[in-house]
Amino acid sequence: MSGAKPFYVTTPIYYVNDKPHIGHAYTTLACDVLARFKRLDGFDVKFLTGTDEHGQKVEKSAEVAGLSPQALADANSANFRELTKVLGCSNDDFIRTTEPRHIAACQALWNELLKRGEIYLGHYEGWYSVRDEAFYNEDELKAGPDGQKLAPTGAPVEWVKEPSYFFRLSAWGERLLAYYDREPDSIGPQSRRNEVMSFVKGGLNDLSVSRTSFSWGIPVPGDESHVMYVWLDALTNYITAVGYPDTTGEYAKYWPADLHMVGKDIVRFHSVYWPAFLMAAGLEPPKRVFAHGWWTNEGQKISKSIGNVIDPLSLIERYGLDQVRYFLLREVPFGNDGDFSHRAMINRMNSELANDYGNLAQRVLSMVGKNCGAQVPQHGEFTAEDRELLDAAAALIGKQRDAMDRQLFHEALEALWVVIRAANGYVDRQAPWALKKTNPERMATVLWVLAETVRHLAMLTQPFMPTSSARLLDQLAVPEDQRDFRHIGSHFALKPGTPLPTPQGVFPRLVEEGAV
Ligand code: ME8
Repeated sequence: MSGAKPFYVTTPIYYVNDKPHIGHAYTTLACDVLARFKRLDGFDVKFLTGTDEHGQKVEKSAEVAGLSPQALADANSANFRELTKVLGCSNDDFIRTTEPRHIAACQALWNELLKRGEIYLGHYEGWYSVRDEAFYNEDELKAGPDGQKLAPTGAPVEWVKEPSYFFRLSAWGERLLAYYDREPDSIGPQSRRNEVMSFVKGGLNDLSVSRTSFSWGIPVPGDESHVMYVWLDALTNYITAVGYPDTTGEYAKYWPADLHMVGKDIVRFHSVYWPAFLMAAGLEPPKRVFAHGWWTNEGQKISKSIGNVIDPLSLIERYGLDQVRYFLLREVPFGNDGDFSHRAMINRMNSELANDYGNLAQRVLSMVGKNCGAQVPQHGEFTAEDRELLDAAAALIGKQRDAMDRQLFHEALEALWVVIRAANGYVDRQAPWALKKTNPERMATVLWVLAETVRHLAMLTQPFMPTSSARLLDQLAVPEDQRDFRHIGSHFALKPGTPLPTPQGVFPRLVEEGAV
């Protein structure tokens, strides 16, 4: 891959106090689609995910479970690792914050910040939410149903009073604003960018970055009565994984990250604290943070206490992996909040995958199989309508690149479905089954145009639905080494006379029990 442009994409690292659910699966899948797209488009990709294992929240959960924090972390980190496998993710690394490489990176970053005078010892007195692992000002709090104080997220808060090291965040406001201005793509979507900028413009306080009241964390070098604030620890994972404190090698190639994908709940940590820590240590801030929206379940907030957590594994078992991957990225405009419902899942699976895409491929491949001697048909001259469809298919790659660079997965899919619907309309109008007797040469041309359109579609659905797309490309006899986007152009169009295997349906319909 020498000479290929690097592309570094990360998911948040997930807390090990909880089992993976659909929200975690969503972020990881979005990154996987992007990583696959960029690899197919010739980039040298590094895709990182992993688990966030320190902090008071994990320590408390372990206590409740009667386990050591390390034992809880080992068990739940394994669940998240397993989830990436079940989701068919192509991550290049899986980081755990309890690994020696990460502890070394955090301590090196700490020492650098201390050396530069960005960290000082003081005393913290204020509100803390263990659930959010975040500090809050008095004026950010709201009253709960019994008059108790709650974080803006609704999480309980407690008064904390202890010696603490502070990071001089208050000194970084102007430089953060200059960074957002210099890099207009540094935060997406626009609504989040506005939110972050107004938070920074409101003035920043110094940030408490160590704790003494518990011990499950990375020791502060030289003062081991303190452990590092879990967010300083967690955010550092993104540079640990490229070799920090060694800034040659992978760091030189991949840093700054092209994209930190996160949920909207943690944008402040990624777009305020993280770039400030990095700049304060003399390192480059990330190129972009994109914050997607929040999933609810059949209209309700997803929560363990309500008992409506959606297990991605059971969804995949019921509907199929590619179907779930498609649904999650298609159902909701990326960046907006969305609602999961089984009805919506089944509708998209049946109407868009089975009817639109599946039927198109199946009709075309079986007509070619029956009427063209199971070979890619020989086409003649193209009509204006043939060209229109072929041109629309050829224009797709540009549209995909554009949508992917803005993380608009729903737009990328919609662009593909515009062509799928156009191709289905073309089949109906051209009626190749009728041409069989009247004009077999024209039938062959029509079927070639359609098969070539399906080739484009199958190439471009690979990032979203890798297994089904591979099966379609197998059925079109596209060689495995000709499935990246360098091979999408007309120079690599289907060659008449190429033998084709017996076609098989790729997108099954879900027939519901009790349905007629
Ligand atoms: O915040 N809808 O970890 P976490 C959409 N360890 N996305 C959701 C979701 C939902 N209902 N629920 C969770 C942490 N997510 C820290 C991160 S990074 C250096 C440290 C996704 O286990 C979403 O991406 O609470 C959200 O940001 C993330 O899971 C939070 O995971």
